[in-house]
Amino acid sequence: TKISLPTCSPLLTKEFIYGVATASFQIEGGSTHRLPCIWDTFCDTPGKIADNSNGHVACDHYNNWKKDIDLIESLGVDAYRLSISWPRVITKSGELNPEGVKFYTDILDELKKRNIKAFVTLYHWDLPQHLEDEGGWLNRETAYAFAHYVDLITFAFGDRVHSYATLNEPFCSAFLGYEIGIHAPGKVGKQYGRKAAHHLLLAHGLAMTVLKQNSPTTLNGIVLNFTPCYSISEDADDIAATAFADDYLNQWYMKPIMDGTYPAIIEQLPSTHLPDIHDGDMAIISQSIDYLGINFYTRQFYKAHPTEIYEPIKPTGPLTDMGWEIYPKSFTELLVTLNNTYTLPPIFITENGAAMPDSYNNGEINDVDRLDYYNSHLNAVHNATEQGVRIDGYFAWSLMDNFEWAEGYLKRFGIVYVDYSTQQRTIKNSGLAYKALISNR
Ligand code: GBH
Repeated sequence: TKISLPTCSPLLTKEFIYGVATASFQIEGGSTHRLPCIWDTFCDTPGKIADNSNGHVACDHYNNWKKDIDLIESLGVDAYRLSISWPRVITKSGELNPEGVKFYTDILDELKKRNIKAFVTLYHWDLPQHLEDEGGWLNRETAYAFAHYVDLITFAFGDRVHSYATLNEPFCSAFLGYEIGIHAPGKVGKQYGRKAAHHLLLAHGLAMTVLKQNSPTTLNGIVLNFTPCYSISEDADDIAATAFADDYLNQWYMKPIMDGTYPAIIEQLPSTHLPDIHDGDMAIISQSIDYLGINFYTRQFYKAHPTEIYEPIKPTGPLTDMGWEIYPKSFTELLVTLNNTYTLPPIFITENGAAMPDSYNNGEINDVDRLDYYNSHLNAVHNATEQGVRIDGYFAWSLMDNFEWAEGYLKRFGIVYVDYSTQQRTIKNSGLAYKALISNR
């Protein structure tokens, strides 16, 4: 079993960038060396994390980072996507924390030494708790605090970085964190989600201005997640509910950035749910980006509902351990549709992967289902390129098993297995296949 692509594929050229991705809170640990963040607080709230775990140790990447870079190098990848923990590099008074900055500059120097491109995400959900105490993403000031942090950190990193992403998946921060409350900070209410989303998008725009100033030669953009929406039937009601869901969950983040407006469904929302949009905000949000990062995992079916605006339908068919449907065709459809709908910058697939069972056999970790997932989804990316979509790179989520947010350590997305009692890493068969694909280009 291996990953095989058509021989003519642009995914088989040396120019195509292959990488692996992680995020600070999910792998680092080392929590005593930084300020508390909203995920520390969320983990301490009973009933929020499936295994009652937290991020204090995680993969102990804080102490193992050099060995982890050895591992990354051994996979033969061109790039490593990591995120910066805002509460590790900034103090409560808003200055740089030298210990936190050194942690990352050491990593970035080491990556550079080994010719591995650093794709740096500036916010992957670990908001400093003291900012949440002031309202977090419901407070417009948080967007300005973010731009200030970005100003300081990009200056400190200098020329060590290949690409910056302002935010990872603002949908998750706003909707999961402030509307349905299954992610930190766990706020619930339709009056919160759109307000948080607007401040996140503003934070993105303000940070883009800073990046253009401080770091004009890096590729600067944002990472959005998309879960394509499919109607359960041909009934007009179901089709309309599905279109609403797509605008509410996916295009809500994409359209302001590309077109400078929210989807038209904003007119249908009650005034209590609306964001507070100041003059000039939409221009800040919609300034040009050098690339768009796309995270894809699954699709979702919807139908109409008598009182709610839409109803998601529990997936059937082949599922991952997360209960997410495996349907690679929707990945191609998503990329082609986005390309037809918007004037896109180059795309990087910044995350794609699956939580799947791992079976051990004589020291070998045989994760055939994960390997199948990579094979079919890389072919889906290839098919999109055949239809004219420009895609410049692909990152596997994730380098290694890690803290899977509300699922704790129960779900494993790694192409490398982590034994949490010894912190030993073992490359799974999917990782070996990924390595072979990259080296055989
Ligand atoms: C990413 O989020 C994160 O960036 C990453 O940190 C995380 O570890 C990884 O994915 C795996 O979860 O929720 O049933 O409606 C992805 C979040 C996944 C949210 C798919 C929407 C739709 C299926 N998205 N999900 S469901």
